[in-house]
Amino acid sequence: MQKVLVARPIFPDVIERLKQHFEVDWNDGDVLPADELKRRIADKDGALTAGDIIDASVLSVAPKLRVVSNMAVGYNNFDMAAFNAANVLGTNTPDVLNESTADFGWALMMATARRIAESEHWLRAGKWEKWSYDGFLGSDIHGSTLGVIGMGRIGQALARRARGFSMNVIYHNRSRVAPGIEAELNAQYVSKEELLRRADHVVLVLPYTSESHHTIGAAELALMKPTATLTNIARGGIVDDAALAVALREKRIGAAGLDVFEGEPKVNPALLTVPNVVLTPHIASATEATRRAMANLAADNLIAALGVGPRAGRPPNPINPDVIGKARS
Ligand code: 8YV
Repeated sequence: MQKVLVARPIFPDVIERLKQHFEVDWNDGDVLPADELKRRIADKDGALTAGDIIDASVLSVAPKLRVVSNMAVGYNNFDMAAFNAANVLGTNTPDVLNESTADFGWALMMATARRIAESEHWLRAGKWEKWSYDGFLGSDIHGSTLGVIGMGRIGQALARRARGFSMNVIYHNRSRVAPGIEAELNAQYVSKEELLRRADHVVLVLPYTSESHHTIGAAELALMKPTATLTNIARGGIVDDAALAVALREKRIGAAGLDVFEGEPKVNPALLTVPNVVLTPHIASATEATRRAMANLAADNLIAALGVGPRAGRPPNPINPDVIGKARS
């Protein structure tokens, strides 16, 4: 029987599905340190990960490994050059999380604009003694300009929701989306600089790559309106968190909402002390239905890539399909 490692705690019924096909080594505890991950992956044919770093040093200790299935749409934890060099397949879980993640982008953007977390903390601290005309004044969502950076599947789901709030939608992306999609979303393509100057609410929904590292740093923050909000539901590292903390403290932008952080689960201590930021622990896809769908899709990918089940040899979401059928090197 082929052997697989499941590197993280995951729904037990998904483990049962995998056990129908494989001998399963399940880490149902803390995140595996790199040396422990290497020790446990060494004799495996496949692995299921959720953000665990898989690079050449990991692949080199696991000569039988043919597939690593990531329970995430983002796969910046995979060194795809190393996967290609070793003929190891990587898979991810796109699409099933689009709508929940877009919902959360709105929740975070609105909480940020309307100061929900900050005012709730104040109330819990027993500070609410009277109504005041200028208590927790925020900025409007309806009728404002939404700037989406990264107009992929989640960005489009997010922009689609803007119609209900009569927003003006501008976007920036590596390439323009099809005219039909622009028309449906009523979205105008602009340069990153123009977007930062014009948007009342900037939302980041782009993948993390070496090119997108610090897409938003001090220079970009300086272009934004002093009242604007910035929401990051993409990846840590897309924003320079230290520069953002300074901009927030000096009120050079209005507020920020962050679900992802450089070096998470650690959070830059400077962000923890500024009031005008809403911080959540990477939960944009975290609904029961969506996390179940992601886990099952990650299992589908693993099962099919290892040549069993109804889609044997045809995993639904290959990242590097060219390696399918090639001998491990
Ligand atoms: C994952 C995510 O839950 O899909 C992604 O890219 O950021 C989240 O939905 C997280 O990455 C754990 O794998």
